[in-house]
Formats: sequence, structure tokens, C-alpha cells
Amino acid sequence: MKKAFITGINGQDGSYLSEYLLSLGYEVYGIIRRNSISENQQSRFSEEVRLKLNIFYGDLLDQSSLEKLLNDIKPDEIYNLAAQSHVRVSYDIPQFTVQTNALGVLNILEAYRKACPQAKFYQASSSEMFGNSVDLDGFQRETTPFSPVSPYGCSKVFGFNIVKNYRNAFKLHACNGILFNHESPRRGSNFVTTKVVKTAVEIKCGLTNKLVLGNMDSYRDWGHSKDYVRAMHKIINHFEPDDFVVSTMETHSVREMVNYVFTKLDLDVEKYLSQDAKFMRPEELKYLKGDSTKIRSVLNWKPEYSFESLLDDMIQHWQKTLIK
Ligand code: F7E
Repeated sequence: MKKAFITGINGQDGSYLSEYLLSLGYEVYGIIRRNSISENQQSRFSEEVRLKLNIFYGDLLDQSSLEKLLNDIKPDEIYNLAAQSHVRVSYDIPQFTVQTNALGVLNILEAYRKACPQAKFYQASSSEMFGNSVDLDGFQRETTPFSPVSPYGCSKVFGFNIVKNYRNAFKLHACNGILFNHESPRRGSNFVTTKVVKTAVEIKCGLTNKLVLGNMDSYRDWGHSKDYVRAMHKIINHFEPDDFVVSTMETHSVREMVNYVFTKLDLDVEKYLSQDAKFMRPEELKYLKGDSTKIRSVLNWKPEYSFESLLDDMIQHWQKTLIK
């Protein structure tokens, strides 16, 4: 039975990845940070799944916890998904963001190198690393130069580079998935898709009458987290360690996404929508569209969800949750 170790196990991706690996027969281990409300720490898991997981306290900033656990568990696969993952918040807490997303990667790489160098390692790298850099054909791909425009993006570039450096210097099976935006019913409510879908369903139920957003003219390549955790597993299990873009190859503006959701719920968006500068970023990443030809051809991966079926899944979830 293979063993997987996941940091950020209770996040959106960590929870779907755990369920996917359990379905493949893995033993799944993971770390969570201590929180004063402990119920929040395993909130994305059903009771049935929770009982099958092996969850410990740990932190990317506490190398001793990482080394001890990797020594005890000796996993076959390590997925580093933990991060301060909110781009706008990375301007409020830049040092914490960089410590976690940059030095934290170094900490877990060191623990991996010392405790279980035979294992395979996956790093959650991000399309935010491209910043405003786009190839002439309108796509970002593995060869597109990085030009990050946020503390979050800068921290992720360090993580990406140090993984490549450890791969080459120490001959480790360490890989990067460069994932474009990916969402789901489990996405946190301060990311734009969940904020829009949840608020629109609340408006439909009469629970609120306004949706306040920041920049609606940015474009994103939005996929479904369930599809993207399958990609992570394919990337880590490729015979040679390498880096892959994971994306839908489509882009839509925030405005188009809002219009789709409100139309689906038969609501007139103009009645409810306003803008507030507090949701804008000091520097905005305007446009993302990923070319995932490499993972589609080399690893035979493709997404099952479209932009529309992703949003439909989220709408259905919030209708079930809010309409009793
Ligand atoms: O923003 C705009 C906002 O916060 C998307 C993370 O998973 O993907 C994610 O980062 C767009 C931006 O995601 C609001 O300005 C407008 O243009 O959902 P988001 P993100 O910043 O793209 C990358 C790939 C990651 O790696 C990150 O970890 O929507 N927007 N109004 C808004 N965004 C938010 N959050 N809230 C608003 O009210």
C-alpha cells in the first residue's frame, strides 16, 4: 500500500486529493496547523473520510515537525499544497506569505532530502508566477518567463525555482504543477467564484441584496479542483520529474462569470452589483490563459469540467446548502 503525505490536507485541493488517493488504495497522511476552533481544521471532510485519514499537527514553518513526521511515516509521495493562497491578502501579510510559500518550501524540501529522499515530491506552483507575461499567441506555457505582480506570485516563483534546484542538485524526484485557477464547491468564500455564486444564491433566497466586487475586467482560466488533483497525481508519477502547466485553455472575464451565474439564477445583475476599491489589488494580474498541451499529450490528462459545468456544480452546492 502506497503512502502519501499532504501539507494543506484540509484545503480545497488537499481534501479532493485525499479522497482521490484513498479511492486508489493509498494510506493518506497530512498536517494541519493548530487553530483555536479545532472543528474548522477538518471541515472539508465527511466523517467517513476523516476516519480513514491520518492527520497530525505540523507547520511548514516548523521544520522539526516536518522532519519528525517524514522520518516516522516514510511516505512514497509528498504533496506540498499548504500556502497562504490569497493574492490580495498577500499584500496585507507579505512577510507571512513569503515565509510560508517560499521558506516553507525550502523547509519541507530539506526535511524530504534528509528523511526520505527516495520519495517523490509535488510542489503546488501557480499561474500567478507569470504575472503580466503572455506569449504572442495569448497563452502562458512552461516556457513563458515569470514576471510576478504580487507578494504571493513572487513567493511562488521562489518555491518553483528551489524545487527545480533541489531536483538537479540532489537528484530528487521533485516536480512542479503550474496550476491555473481552480475552483469547486469547497473553494473558500473570499475567492471570487465562491463569493459570486454564494452571494447570488443568497440574493435569490432573499438573504441579501448586494454583491460588492473589485476589478471585473480581469480574465482567468478557471478549472475544477477535482480535475486538477488528478493532474497532480499524474505529474508526480511521471517516470521523470518535470514541470507541467495545468489549465482549461479557455479564459473568461470576472464580468462574464458574474453574468453567467446571475442569468442562470434568473436575476438582473445590474440591480445588485457594485464595486469597492477595498477588493482591488495594488497591482492586478489582468489576464491568464494556460496552454496545457504538454500535460495533455505527455500524461494523457484532460479536464472533465467546462467553465459552465464548474459554475453549475458550485451553484447547485450553494442552493443545497442555503435553501432548506
Ligand atoms: O481572484 C478579481 C480579482 O481571488 C480572481 C488563487 O487560487 O488563483 C487564485 O488567485 C480575480 C482577480 O483568485 C473580487 O482581482 C474582483 O482578478 O478568485 P481570486 P486569484 O487572485 O486569481 C491563482 C492561480 C492562485 O495560485 C491563487 O492561490 O477576481 N476580483 N472582485 C475579486 N477577487 C476576490 N477574491 N474578491 C473580489 O471581491
